[in-house]
Amino acid sequence: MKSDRSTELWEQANRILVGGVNSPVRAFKGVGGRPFFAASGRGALVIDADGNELIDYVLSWGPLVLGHAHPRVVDAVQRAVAGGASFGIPTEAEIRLAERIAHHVPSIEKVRLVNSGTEATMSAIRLARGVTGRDLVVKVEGCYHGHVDSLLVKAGSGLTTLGAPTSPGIPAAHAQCTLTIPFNDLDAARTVFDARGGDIACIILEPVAGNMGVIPPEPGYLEGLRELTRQHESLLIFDEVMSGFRVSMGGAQERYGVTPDLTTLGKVIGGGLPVGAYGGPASLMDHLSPLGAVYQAGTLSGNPLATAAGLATLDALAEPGVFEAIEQALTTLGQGLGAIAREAGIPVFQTQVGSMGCLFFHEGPVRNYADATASDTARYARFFHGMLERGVYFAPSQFEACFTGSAHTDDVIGRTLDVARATFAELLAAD
Ligand code: KE4
Repeated sequence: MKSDRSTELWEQANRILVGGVNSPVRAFKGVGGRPFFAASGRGALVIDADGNELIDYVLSWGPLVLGHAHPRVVDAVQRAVAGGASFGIPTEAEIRLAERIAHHVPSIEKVRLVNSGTEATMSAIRLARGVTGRDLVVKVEGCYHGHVDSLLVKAGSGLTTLGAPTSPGIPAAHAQCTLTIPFNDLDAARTVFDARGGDIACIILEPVAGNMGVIPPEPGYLEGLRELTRQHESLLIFDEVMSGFRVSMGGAQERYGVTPDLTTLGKVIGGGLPVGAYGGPASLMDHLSPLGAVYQAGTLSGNPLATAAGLATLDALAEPGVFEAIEQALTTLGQGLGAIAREAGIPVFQTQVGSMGCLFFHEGPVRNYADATASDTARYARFFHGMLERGVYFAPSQFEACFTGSAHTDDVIGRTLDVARATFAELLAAD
């Protein structure tokens, strides 16, 4: 692979952008080396600044469920921007996108659109505190909900990748209002609620964890949290920024049949443009300004370009057979990778829910953060670079997810598995 232009750009980036990036996980700290620079994308491919075509399983960290530059998304955004980029005035597209979200996601009766997943989770927590009059928030170790002060405690994604699961700069008062429990451990949840339930505004979690690798909820876990929060009149918040429209068109809450009080969304609903959303029953959402006293606002919330991209994405995704084909692509990839790893005698533990999954370099099982962080991250890094050098881009961290999209055809998966065979052979030789 040529990499002269990416090398030049990396040097320039590091002079003006902190760490050369605008989001830490992009800096390849979890796998070593330096990132390539993207120049364009087409379907399942991202093309770097040196013209190398890479099969992309990161898909902008989840949003690009239709792949890069899908014609319907490009056309929708081009038509929208030709009429103006932003108004700060209500538009019909905001209604239509909110209707699509409410149609698919069981818990959502009313929606507030924002500009990122972080804004969505930050606002949902404020709403929970405002409605309940309570301060404490319970979060799950290894879940990541964006860079919200009170949630940057034992968090996953980039914090775990960088080995700093709790960020400095968080006032002690905030951290003291956040209680953390392990994933898939109902006893730990019961203990916290039995001790402090009357002060707990909400528990927020990723119902399918996607920021410590991908870890599904164990049978009964989500149901148990639903029962606990009902008993203590705390709110259950499902952060479906990643799992929404990926594990099911109705998210994890539809797949597992557990209805939260509030849901946060992002990524797929923006089709690659900046969008977040949160929603729930009107009885909760109507506490938000301008109807209620809980304040939240945003200059570009519901902007015409993001709503156009989101609508085009959700409508294409909802067409018969599309969602299932994307999930099947990941299943085929996972089956192939598992067989190749077994042939090579390299222990891996695989997870998949819908079209998000993970290849842990770990004997297994991986049930929670402690298990995930015991993975062989050095071997993952060698896997990552071996695949990248051969034209396949997986997440630059063991603690992220692998995604497929509608452009990941059988041919693309087949080419990926050919590359994986060579990479695993190399891993074996390196031992
Ligand atoms: P954003 O603010 O990055 O749009 O969303 C934050 C967020 C909230 N909730 C969940 C479950 C998320 O996965 C995220 C963001 N995901 C990471 C990738 N694991 C974004 C990538 C990055 O930080 O650059």
